[in-house]
Parts: sequence; C-alpha cells; structure tokens
Amino acid sequence: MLYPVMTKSRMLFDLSGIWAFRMEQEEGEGEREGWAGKPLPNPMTMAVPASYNDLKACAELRDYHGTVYYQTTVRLAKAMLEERLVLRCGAVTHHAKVYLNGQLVMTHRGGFLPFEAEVSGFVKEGDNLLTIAVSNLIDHSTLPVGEQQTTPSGEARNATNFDFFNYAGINRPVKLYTTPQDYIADVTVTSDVDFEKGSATLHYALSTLGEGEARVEVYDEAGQLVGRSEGKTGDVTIEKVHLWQPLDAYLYEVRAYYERDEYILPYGIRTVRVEGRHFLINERPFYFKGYGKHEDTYPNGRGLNEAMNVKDLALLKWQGANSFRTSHYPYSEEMLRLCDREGIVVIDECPAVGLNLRMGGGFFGATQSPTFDPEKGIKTGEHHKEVLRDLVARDKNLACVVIWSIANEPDSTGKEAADYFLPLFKLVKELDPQKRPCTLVNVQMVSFEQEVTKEVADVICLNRYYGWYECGGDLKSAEKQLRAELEKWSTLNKPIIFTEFGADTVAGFHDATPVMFTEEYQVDYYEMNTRVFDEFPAVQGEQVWNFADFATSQGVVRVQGNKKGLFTRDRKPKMAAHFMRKRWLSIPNFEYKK
Ligand code: GCB
Repeated sequence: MLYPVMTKSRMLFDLSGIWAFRMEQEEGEGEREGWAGKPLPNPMTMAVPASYNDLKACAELRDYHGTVYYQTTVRLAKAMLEERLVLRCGAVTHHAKVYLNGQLVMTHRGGFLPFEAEVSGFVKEGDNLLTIAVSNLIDHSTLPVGEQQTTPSGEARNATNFDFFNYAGINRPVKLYTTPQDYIADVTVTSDVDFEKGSATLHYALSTLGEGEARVEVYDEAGQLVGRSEGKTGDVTIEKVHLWQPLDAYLYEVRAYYERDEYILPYGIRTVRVEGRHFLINERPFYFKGYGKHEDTYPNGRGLNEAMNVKDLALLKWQGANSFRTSHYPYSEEMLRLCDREGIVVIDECPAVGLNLRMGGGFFGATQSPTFDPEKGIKTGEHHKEVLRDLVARDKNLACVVIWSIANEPDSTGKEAADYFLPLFKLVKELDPQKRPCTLVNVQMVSFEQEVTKEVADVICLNRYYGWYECGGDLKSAEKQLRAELEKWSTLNKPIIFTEFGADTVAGFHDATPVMFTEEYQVDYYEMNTRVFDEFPAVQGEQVWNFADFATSQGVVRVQGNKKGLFTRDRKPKMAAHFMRKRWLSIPNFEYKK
C-alpha cells in the first residue's frame, strides 16, 4: 500500500489534532446510542495520533478494557470532492470501525498497519462527522496474542501474552488524500546492481485503475533526471549508480505517471543476500550493531512521536550502532522512511508475539495451554498470513528493510509448529519482490535441537539471557552455557544475530561488587556476552535488549516498566550505553568477521 504523499496531482490533509473522545461504559453502548451519527455526548479531549492511556491522570483510562470513540468534524472544500477522495489510517490499535456521517466506511483488525477506503460517496461539501470506534481487546485470535479474563473483583481484564504495555488508540496519523479518477494504486520497484560496471537496472511495475498512459522517471538527489521508461512495467538503467549504504543513505526519486496522476517514491538501491555465515549488503559482509526497540514514549505511549524518532536515530549513531529490529510489531511508516533517509538497517518484524502458550506465556498473564491446541490454543493462522501480506505490501520498496521477521519467540517446536510456521516463510518469499532473507526469532526455551525453522531460516536470530533469566548473578556459569549453546548453532553455517540479550538495570543503582539491577552489573553482563560473541565467526550481529526502558504490564518482575534499556525512558544513557558505544565505535559496519 502506498504511503500518502502530496504531488502535483494529489492533495493531502493530515487530520492530526485534538479530537472528541469517549469511553464506552458497557460493551455496545456506542452502537446502541448511535454515537457515530451525532456529536459524542460529554466528550473528553484527546490527541491524535497518540495512545490514549497516559494522556489523562486516571487509571480508568490507562487500564481501560473495551471500545472507545474518537470523533472530529472534517470540513471539505468543493475542490476535494471533484477528485477521488481516500481516508487513510496509519494504525489504529487494535481494531477499528470507521464512520463518516454515521455510515460505516471500513473496519480493520490489527493495530500496526495502515488501512484505507475511498470515501467519495460518503461525504459532502462542508461539515462531515468522522468517528472511529477503537477496541483494544486481544485474544487467542489476534496478533499480538492476549486473553480475556475476569479479575477476582469481577472486572474484565485484557491479559497480554507479551512484555509491553497494551497501548491503544489512534496511534498513527489519519489522513485524507485525493487522486485523479485514473490513478496509480501501487508501485513496485526492484533493482539489479552490476558491481563491475557500477550501474543498476530498476525494474518497476505500476498497478493502475482507469484508462491511461503510464511512464516512470528517475531522479537523483541533485534533482537530475537519470533515466526514464514508458509503460506500466519497464526497466530503467542508471549508470554510475549511487548505492544506498548503511549510515550513508542515497535515495533516488522514482516518479510514476499515469495520465494526470503522479506518485513519488523515494528509493534506495542496494542488494542484500546471505552467503554462508555472511550477511551481505552490497556484496560486503555486514555486522549488525544495535537494538531491539519499542515505539514507547511518555506520554504518547505507542503514538507516533516524530521528535523522539529523530532523537533515537541520533543516539543510535552516537553509539556507533547501525541497525534495529522493529520488535515486536511493524513500526510507523514515518519511522521507516526516516531509516531509509538516515541509512539505518532494519529487521522488520510482524506483530506475531505471544504465540507460546505452552510456555505459560512468560510472566504476563495468559494461561498455560498447548500452543496449537485446536480448542485452547492460538487461532492466529489466517490472520498471521493477512498481516504478513499487508506488511510486505507496505514496506516492500524500502531499502532499510533487509530481513523479515515472521515471529518473536514463538513455540517453534514439534510438528504443529512446523505446519504453522514453514508455510509462512514460503509465503513471505513469494510475496516479497526483493526476496529478502527471512527469520523467526528463537526463544531461549526452544533449544537448537527443537527449533523447527532452523533449516528454512536464512538468518538465525537468538534471544538469550545468560546472566539474567538463566544464571542470573553468576556470569561465570552464564558464560560457559552461552559458549556451549553457540557451538551448536555455529554448525549451521548461517549468520547468527543476537536479537536480544540484556539485564534489567535501574538507572542510579550502583555497587562496588556488581549485583543484578545495578549499572555495574549491566556493564559486566554486556562485557561477558560480547566477548563470547567475538569468539564465534558465525555471530554476525548483536542487538541489545533494549534501546530504552519501556512501559509494560505490572508484575513482580518489573519495576515501573522493563528496565533493560541502555537508555532510560527519557533517553539518558546508563553506564552500559557508554560501554557499548566504545565497543561499537571500534567495530566497522563491514568485514568485522571475514
Ligand atoms: C524477551 C522478549 C521481550 C521481553 C524480554 C525481557 O525474550 O522477546 O519482549 O521484553 O524478553 O525483558 O524479558
């Protein structure tokens, strides 16, 4: 799905701002009372985009369970009605029903991907009432996975089967845009690089609706036309190509035309593939240095925070890092476009987290049951495919995305898991025009012997907590176990990336004899783990858990949130941030391990 942009044929309106807002007091109240068709009764004010949870000082809203209503009046000029008008939501978490003037325009399931509909038939010149009903309920059929429960005091509770706060609301911008009646619905671009000649050929395909002539023009960063081609599909060869490189981004502009319509796509040219234990970007072995992150800031919650996105990438560069994983859901298009601009390498993860009921769901509330049990297990199969389809459709043209992550820490053992996950690898390979490498992030509880995706995964991604959950406080034993495990994974002759390793650390806790939760212990933890990584040629990357402290469900293992950040939640470095900075500044992006 195309990101909405302003061009000479397309008008774009961002509906961000203050909307009216109301919680349902009981399920179905909004529909019964017809809230979508009239001004909400006694509304609160609410910022869009943002998660609603932390925006007022009340626990009722923070821990709300159910459906809330957002509403705004959209005043349309006549000129907008003369074109094809589309309403687009960047992400509504987790489920949305969108109404215009009381009429249902579209519904959407899943909280981290965009959706849109043509609304020309639903609107009129002047005032239009836009209402979005948002549900935050998650269960065994949603991604991420949760569970509906009742507390001992009789209240409905949304148990999350994952370790991040269930922030909800209109988390990304709502926009209106126009296109001509004959329009470009999608643009797909792939490229072949001839490294000897220093040239590249772009292969493009426009999907269009209506009647018309199509062509494509490609411009360099100086605004010079470097190639063009006629037709809905075609090739454009660029001599003396300027490649997109990690931390040295270069973006061409692919300008697609179809009759009166123009769409402009920034496009970085680079290659990516796996060869043996090397992960090659532009044919050179790349070493991943960076983080698992979250979209998590105060008080925005998971709401788009562009200022913090800019800051985070600046801190990433300050640390000598070059990459991150969008743990544990697709991040905003705004963030990924920023990564394309800044040359940050991204592992793009779908929201498949919590598919591990057999493991008791960790500490986070779901009931233990066989993960794939037809009755008590997960029922995410079809939805998982849908989400992967939408994810690839959204991000397929981005240079920054170099790996697709199919799931984080699922129960990937046994025949049922193989039946569930192996087809997903196949599907992503089919869907992705660039055929990027795919992975599934392995949990420590699933051993080398048990992991059913290790043969099909192009890259082995490991989340390991030796020195924390395993051998906590005993780094000597932790080191021994980590080494023993790495011996096994190394035999696969595939690149291994540690996509998580970390230790909870409360900023300001210190001790001369390092103990868990102190800044000294976090430094020792990272020193030990990275020393072992350096011994193994197959380890081609290290992404710490986590970039910054983040909000999560309450529980005895969390101290006002998950404290494994190298930075605090307000982005102040802990001692380990300086330690990793020193290390990463001394590790080159390429050819660290030949
Ligand atoms: C994990 C999960 C991550 C948690 C982390 C932790 O394995 O993938 O979501 O936050 O551990 O801190 O326990």
